[in-house]
Amino acid sequence: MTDKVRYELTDGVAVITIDNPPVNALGHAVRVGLSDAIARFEADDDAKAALILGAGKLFLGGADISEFGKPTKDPWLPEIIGRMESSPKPVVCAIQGAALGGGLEVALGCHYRLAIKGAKLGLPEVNLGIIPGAGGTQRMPRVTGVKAALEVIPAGGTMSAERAVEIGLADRLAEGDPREAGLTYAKELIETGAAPRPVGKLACPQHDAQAFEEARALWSKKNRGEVSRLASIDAVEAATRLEIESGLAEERRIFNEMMETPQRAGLIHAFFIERKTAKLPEIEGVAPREVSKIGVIGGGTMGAGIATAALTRGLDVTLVERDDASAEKAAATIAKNLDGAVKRGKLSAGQRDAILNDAFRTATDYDALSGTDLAIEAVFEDMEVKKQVFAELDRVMKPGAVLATNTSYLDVNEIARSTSRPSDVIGLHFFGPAHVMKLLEVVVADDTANDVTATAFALAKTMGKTAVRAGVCDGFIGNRILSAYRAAADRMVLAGASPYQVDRAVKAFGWPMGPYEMGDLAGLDIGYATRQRKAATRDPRDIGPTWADELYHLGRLGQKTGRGYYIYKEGQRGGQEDPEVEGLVAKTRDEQGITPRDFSDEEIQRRYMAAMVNEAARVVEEGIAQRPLDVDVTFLYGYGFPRWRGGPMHWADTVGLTELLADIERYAEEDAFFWQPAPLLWRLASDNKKFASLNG
Ligand code: 3H9
Repeated sequence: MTDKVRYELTDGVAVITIDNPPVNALGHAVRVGLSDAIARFEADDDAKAALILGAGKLFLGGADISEFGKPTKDPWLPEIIGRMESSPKPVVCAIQGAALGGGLEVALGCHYRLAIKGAKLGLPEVNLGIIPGAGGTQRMPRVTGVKAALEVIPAGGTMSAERAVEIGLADRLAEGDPREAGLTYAKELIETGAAPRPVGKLACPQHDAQAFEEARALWSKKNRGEVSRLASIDAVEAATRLEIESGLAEERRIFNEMMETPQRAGLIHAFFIERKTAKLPEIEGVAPREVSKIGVIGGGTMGAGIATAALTRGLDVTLVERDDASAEKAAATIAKNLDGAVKRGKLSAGQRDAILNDAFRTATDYDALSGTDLAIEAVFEDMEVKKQVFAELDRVMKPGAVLATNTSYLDVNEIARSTSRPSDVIGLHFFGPAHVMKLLEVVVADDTANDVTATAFALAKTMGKTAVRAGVCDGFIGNRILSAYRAAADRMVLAGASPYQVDRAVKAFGWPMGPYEMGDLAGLDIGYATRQRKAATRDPRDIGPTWADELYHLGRLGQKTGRGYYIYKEGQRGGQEDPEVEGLVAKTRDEQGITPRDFSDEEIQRRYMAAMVNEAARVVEEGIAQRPLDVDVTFLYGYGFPRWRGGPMHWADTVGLTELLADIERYAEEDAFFWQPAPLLWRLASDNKKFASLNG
């Protein structure tokens, strides 16, 4: 036995405890230990039943993901579970905290399952691009029926202990210490002479054959392009027609197939990198400042969203607006957002009322912020307006309070230095709607104190956001890179592609929206304002989309005016393509003497992605993003980049940097100004290295 698995005999019960912090992952040493412990239990005549436990706060977090993609080492988890299941003496488990993936599969190999209140049970493998590979797809439908299995397995979701008991996944619910509750259960089984109850021996219950087609239709639409969710449905279907041994073999075949997909690599990359963005040398061991009361300045969509996100996570919020009418409007937006949370089951009506009565207030006077620990400004994007706000904050905020700006592109250094306390100033760039979107760019200015940065990361955690550190530049990480790929799209349109073809091609790649649909959502006034802002410093070779400026002048501002790049009609989902827009594009081409050419969807995708990766390489090289992984997380959480592609930098590594550079050099032959290879991309490609080599 290894030191990761303990065996002890208590009152005729062999207590087998898996102790592999932090999540009791079922890595090789654990498998060896568990396998030995099962053998010892079988040989131990004094042991009448076995109790499987996980040490610490959770039962078992599943297979050790870091072993994926490496050669498998015996013993295999499916074999251990098979052996446990065929034990002639009852095997029980007590689940606290979480039983996930292989962890739940171990539980399904037990004859009796006890769930402790508060535990989450689930088979999240599809989120990693694989399917359950240790019997989950075969055993779960045998105990819960096909319907419940199809609700859980392709979704990769979790359920509560109560729900697990309701659907038959667990046999009993208990409270308190899993060891105590488990021992009581095991002793009761010994006393009543309960026999082993192998799940694999059960027949799969009757089911509606239609259910499989419905599940396939649902997941093809919901997670377009992802293969493992559909493959998991095939595996569950196998359970309905095959005996357990053949079903397990079929599951393994599909599991192995999924292991080989680039999607598995992309999703596992995403799993590990999202846990790394907060690991920064500058905040390691640095205590964050205490934050329980925050101020929000500006109650527009963004400010109200930030306030909502903070309130739902237990923070006290004072929102400052310029007059009573605006304050009332902001309060109404927040109340509506909270109602939405109640409707979605995220809050109870009582919690909403308590939040509104006790934790939230509006004010029209900055002095109301004097007791707050941190203030986030979310007013109009204008440097002078921001400076006025910060002068007020500087006047009223207590010493040591954090002063944050939600600007999406303005110079945070300039804002910071307009105050008497630049080291307390930081950028907190939320993405709209701020109570929904997970990304938070933490913009660290030159003078920002490390404990202010640490405070921003701690606040993000409290608010349920994924924080990425960004440096100061126009657009920080995300919007700066977005400008580059949007410019590539505009260039393709001018050269002959239609904006609608660009959107379609980009969506076929896996993005939820194309750049022009996104433009309509954000408002054409935003893009126009950005172009105007940059006009004074623009290089004459940097041709802008004058046809988009014309749309703006026509008052076609996007969804909010019913017309933008597309036409929007009441009661219709999405926009309609508009020949008038294509006419404007054609007119611009004529004016510029451009003969349009055809683009394949593949070329559109390659150019779009090449522009993105090229600019991202600059962003990394300049230290705006600390590592390529920070770019990947920014795009996964802030821009809807298809998670199964791992992020733009992981995608680039998968395609190969040499190939990507060759594309860029070819594009440069026709437009040398726009397609200048980023030095970092060039260096990595020359050294035959990947972006991942810079992730640390
Ligand atoms: C599977 O089981 C396949 C089988 O069907 C078939 C087998 C044949 N492995 O999230 P946290 C690390 S697939 C390795 O911050 P929390 C994580 O990277 C697996 N490492 O903690 C982090 O490391 P670091 C199915 C893992 O308390 C540290 O542990 N299971 C694993 O917020 C703490 O993690 C899953 O998909 C793992 N399985 O949340 C569950 N899990 O400190 C995946 C975590 O160096 N895990 N780590 O950054 C989770 O969902 C959460 O970690 C959990 C705890 C809810 C368990």
